[in-house]
Amino acid sequence: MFGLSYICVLLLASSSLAHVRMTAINVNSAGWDSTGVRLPPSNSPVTDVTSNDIICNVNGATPASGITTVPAGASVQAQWDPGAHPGPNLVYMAKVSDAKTSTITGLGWFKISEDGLHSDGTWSSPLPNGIYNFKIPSDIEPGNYLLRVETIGLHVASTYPGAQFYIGCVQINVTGGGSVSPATVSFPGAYHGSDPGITINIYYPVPTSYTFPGPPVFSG
Ligand SMILES: *[C@@H]1O[C@H](CO)[C@@H](O)[C@H](O)[C@H]1NC(C)=O
Ligand SMILES: [Cu+2]
Repeated sequence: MFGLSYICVLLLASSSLAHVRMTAINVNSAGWDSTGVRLPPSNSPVTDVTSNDIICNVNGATPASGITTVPAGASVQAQWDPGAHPGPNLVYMAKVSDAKTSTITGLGWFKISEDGLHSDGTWSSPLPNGIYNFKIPSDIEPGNYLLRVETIGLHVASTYPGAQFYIGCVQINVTGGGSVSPATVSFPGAYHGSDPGITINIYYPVPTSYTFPGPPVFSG
């Protein structure tokens, strides 16, 4: 009995350590900016893909004070708390008229980046230093967007609900760019509990490939 409860305590401790929030972005290495991040009240995961919390996390409709200027084509880093659970990283954008006041429901989202299972069997998360690197498409329309940065913890995902969705949304203003409006999906709606990338046992049998949830990446 002692041994079993000791293991449970260790498991609980390690899973609470590995809850994460996305706290800042760094655009073209100009420096870390957290002013546009709609920071959730805690690092707890979202587990219900049909909830509005899947859009921009808990309190995602509450605006942040700032807006980050992001040139189309920019290289962006997103800073997560270190030590996330194993799983993929994904990034989406949605065009909005005013990112500093925008609601989160009813938006059209397109995916701009994803990284999952690597050929050596490791997952994209946990990330080196908690930093995820991606690019903004170079040909999208200029203007305000919400940027939706996500990592999915798959350590307890063999049944649904189980997968842990960590999401950070950032208010951005894209400058330059072109005139392309990518095809979009809705949140909630784009993810289903039965998606093979959401209900998945990553320990047995150990997967050799990973099917990302959501639409294909808009290549730009
Ligand atoms: C977005 O950038 C454009 C081009 O620089 C600028 O005219 C506009 O005022 C900016 N909008 C916001 C909300 O920062
Ligand atoms: Cu966790």
